[in-house]
Amino acid sequence: MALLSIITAPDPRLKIISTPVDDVNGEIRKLIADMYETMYFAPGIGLAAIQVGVQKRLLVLDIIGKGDKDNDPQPLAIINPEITWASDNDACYEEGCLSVPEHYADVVRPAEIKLNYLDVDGKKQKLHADGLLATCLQHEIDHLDGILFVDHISALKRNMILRKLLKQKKMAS
Ligand code: GNR
Ligand code: NI
Repeated sequence: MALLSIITAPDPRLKIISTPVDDVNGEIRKLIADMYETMYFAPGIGLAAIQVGVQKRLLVLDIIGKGDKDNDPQPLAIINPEITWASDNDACYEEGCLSVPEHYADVVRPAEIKLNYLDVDGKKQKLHADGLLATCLQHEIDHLDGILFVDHISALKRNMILRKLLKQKKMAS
């Protein structure tokens, strides 16, 4: 296994639209294992391949997480997700993103979604998600389409956050 480095905004690579995985092979399973390690280490509750520079439609998540002593980890790998249904009612969560470090904002999204995807064995699966899982899945699927949570908030707040991150990058370089 290997820790992968996470791309942070602003970076044009985070805006790329990822392409479907055509074969769930050993290379993909190695990437998934490395993404789990990277997500738990960060720590985060989800990670999309594009965040580690791989432009493929795949993500991992664990909304329980390794840090929770009372619950076992529930790692989930989702390949080529397709949202087939979204509820009319919305939910609002304060979101964060490993690619937008140390900034948080309320984001409104459909409260429930249904999803088709391939699992780590390449098998077709369906999922009906609500709560934090539904929010996290939509956040990750947005990444596959080059969208960040800050794209859902006001331009004023978004530009404030992106300007701060850019300034930090310039200071560090
Ligand atoms: O760790 C994460 N927490 C989080 C909190 C609320 C809504 C979405 C997320 S996902 C984020 C990890 C990440 O950046 N995934 O792309
Ligand atoms: Ni994110």
